[in-house]
This record gives sequence, structure tokens and C-alpha cells, in this order.
Amino acid sequence: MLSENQLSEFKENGCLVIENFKPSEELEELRQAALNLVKDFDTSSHTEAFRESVGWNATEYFLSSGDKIAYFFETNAFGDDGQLTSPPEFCLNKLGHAMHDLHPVFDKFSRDPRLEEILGDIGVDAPEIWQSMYIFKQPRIGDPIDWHQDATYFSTRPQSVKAFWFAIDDATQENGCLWVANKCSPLRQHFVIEEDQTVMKTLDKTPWPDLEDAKPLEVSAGTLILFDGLLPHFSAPNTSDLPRHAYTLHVVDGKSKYSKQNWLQRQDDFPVRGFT
Ligand SMILES: O=C(O)CCC(=O)C(=O)O
Repeated sequence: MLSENQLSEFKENGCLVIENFKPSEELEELRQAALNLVKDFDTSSHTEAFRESVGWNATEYFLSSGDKIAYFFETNAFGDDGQLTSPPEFCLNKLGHAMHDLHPVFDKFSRDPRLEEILGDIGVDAPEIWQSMYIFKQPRIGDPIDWHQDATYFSTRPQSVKAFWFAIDDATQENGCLWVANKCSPLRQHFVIEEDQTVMKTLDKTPWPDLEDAKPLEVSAGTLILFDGLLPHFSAPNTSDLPRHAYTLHVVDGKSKYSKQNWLQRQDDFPVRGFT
């Protein structure tokens, strides 16, 4: 699937941009599926948990979302009275984290045989899809995502996590496209569960790259960005009037050892799956 040039680009930069990967019909099908989930989401059925379900807040709601379709809001989604300031479709941050296993449209989009081929090309022989996220990055209130490496959240021995990031809309600097470092670097942090508490452990004190050593990935809808779990990346706030929907998958190699301290674990009755 990947050419020699693409393979060497991925090896060198920890990142590969593949334009026109998904046709517009598939993008629209996924967008519609996400919006239908939002339409069916009964905000009155959620009490405190959903008010706390903002960004990466490690609440019980977040920590138990690894095998569910859960709803996470932008930081500014709630007014002083604790009520949503606009309907959920305009202030949700993302849906996560198991749409790929629980929803037929997400399942089909995620289990595209070409993704498995790409993973084989880069040496992930026994892929396991641990997480899916539909990220809304709302116009004007879309929160920034700070510098991080995905292996912080999906640690394996040896490190193997790879991210697939699909642009559902055109992504620009104005609407908060991804920024990536020029290359992979040592894993700085591990987000772990320790004695029922979540802890961000420092593993390496290498500073995050300067902006001059990062590049914005301005891409059209349908583009796939593949990146390594050790590649630092972030996205700035969406200050524009346009949405920047994206869909991501995090995949590890089942031949590596998945850390028991990772926040996302699956139970025997709902095990992690690959592409079949
Ligand atoms: O889409 C974004 O804004 C950031 C996504 C991201 O950083 C991730 O999936 O790890």
C-alpha cells in the first residue's frame, strides 16, 4: 500500500500525510452518524457526570468511557448556572472512545482494509484498535489540545501505538489544524492509574519543541494523517467560524505488551479487536 518514499518519510518524520484517502460520501456518512448520536443524546439523563465531562478531565465518566460512546464538552459549554449555553451539537468537544466497536458506520469507516495494510507496511503485524474519537473542534469555542505524545495514553513495551487522524472538514491554521514536531522524541509522560488515582508521571524532561520546530498540517477533507505515538503534536483553538471535525483511531501492536496501568482497559466480555 505505501510506496518506498512514503515509508521512508514515515520513518524519518514519524508522520505521513495521505491526501484524498476517504471519499466525500464516507466522510458525510460518518459526520451524519456522529450528528445523529448527538441528536439522540439526552442531556437530561446525565447529571453531575456530564457537567464534569470536559476535555481530558479524568472523572469517573471519562475513565469508564473506554468501552462506550460517551459525550465530552468544550470547557466553555456551560454557563454560570451550570446549564449548556447552546445545544450540544454546537458545544460538544468530542465523542469517545469505542464507536469503532459499537456503531456500524464507525465500524466500517475504521476497519478499512487499507488501514490494516498500512499498519503491516510499518511493522504493526497484530493491530488492535483501542480507541476512536470524533472530535468536533467547534467554531469559536473549540478548545486547544496541548503538546502531547499518544504513547502517554497508550503505553506498550516496545512502544507501538500509531494514530490515524482523518480530516472530515478542511483543516487550516484558523480552524485549529494539527501541528506536529519534525520528528519523534523520547516519551515524556505516562498517564497512569495508580491506586485508583490518575497520575501524569514524568519519564523524560525533554522540553516540548519550539514552534519553529513544528509544522501546521493544513489538509483538505478526506486526508489521512498517520503518525507515530512518539511524535509530539498539538492543535490550537478554533478561532474561526468554521467547524473542524476530525476522526481519530489509536492502534497498538498486539505483539507488544500493553501496560496494565494505561487508563483504557477492556474486559474479557468486550475484548479489544483488530480489523476482523
Ligand atoms: O484533533 C485534534 O485537535 C487533536 C487530536 C489529537 O491530538 C489526538 O488524537 O491525539
